[in-house]
Amino acid sequence: MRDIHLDDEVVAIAGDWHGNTTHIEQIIRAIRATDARVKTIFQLGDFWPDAHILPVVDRICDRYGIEAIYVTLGNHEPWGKIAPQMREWLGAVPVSRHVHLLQRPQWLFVRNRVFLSLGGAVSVDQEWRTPGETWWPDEAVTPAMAAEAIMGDPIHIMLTHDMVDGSGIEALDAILRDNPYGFPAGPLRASAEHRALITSVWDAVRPALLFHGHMHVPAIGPVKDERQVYSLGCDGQPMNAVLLNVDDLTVTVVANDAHPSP
Ligand SMILES: [Mn+2]
Repeated sequence: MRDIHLDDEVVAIAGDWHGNTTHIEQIIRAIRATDARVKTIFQLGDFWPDAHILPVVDRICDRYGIEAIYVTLGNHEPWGKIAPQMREWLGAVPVSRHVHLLQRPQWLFVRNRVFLSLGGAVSVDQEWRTPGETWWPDEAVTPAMAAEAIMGDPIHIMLTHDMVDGSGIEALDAILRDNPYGFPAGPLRASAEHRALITSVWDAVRPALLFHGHMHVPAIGPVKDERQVYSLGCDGQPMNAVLLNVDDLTVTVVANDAHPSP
């Protein structure tokens, strides 16, 4: 069964976590303090779901009443372990009691809304990483995955790790233009091609909302052509999480320092 059916009125969507369990506990507490109805979190990758992190995340979920975390995988993930698991399962891969890794593509049906998840990105720092240990080519979405993604139902909300071209978010365009971290040309070219592939899906399915992580830039794009993009911050940044009302598609930013209500 590839599809996921949920009935949540409000869900949380969270950007990169980088295996930072201190932050994960803080942001999940803040999510629940902002709206105690939230039971489901869509996490947008760079989660790093390994054997050390997952039991801690399960305990955090138990403690704060989160039933499920669905992960749109990123590039900085243990792909050497994940990729074979993804090939073995038809649907989302349950890697712990609460954490599920989403296939590429994967559709999620929440009340009357259709979500499309398409995880993955190209690591622009791959030349500083070790293939098979800290970097794997499986991180990237393939053209076959992108082709499958545009064949599904009409989409209201798209969940990705990588950003898209044309969101109208100037802070993202500035990073691409200025390359402030001095990433090398080869990976930057591969990253641009990957971004173009994700953008081609975004242009084909035309969701009202797209949420992504990856860039570590918290920013909200303008409504352009009836579409809007949210670039979520990573652990330690503002706007690591937002709440989405599934019925009216309103988005609320979770304050990272929110405290549980008495
Ligand atoms: Mn990241």
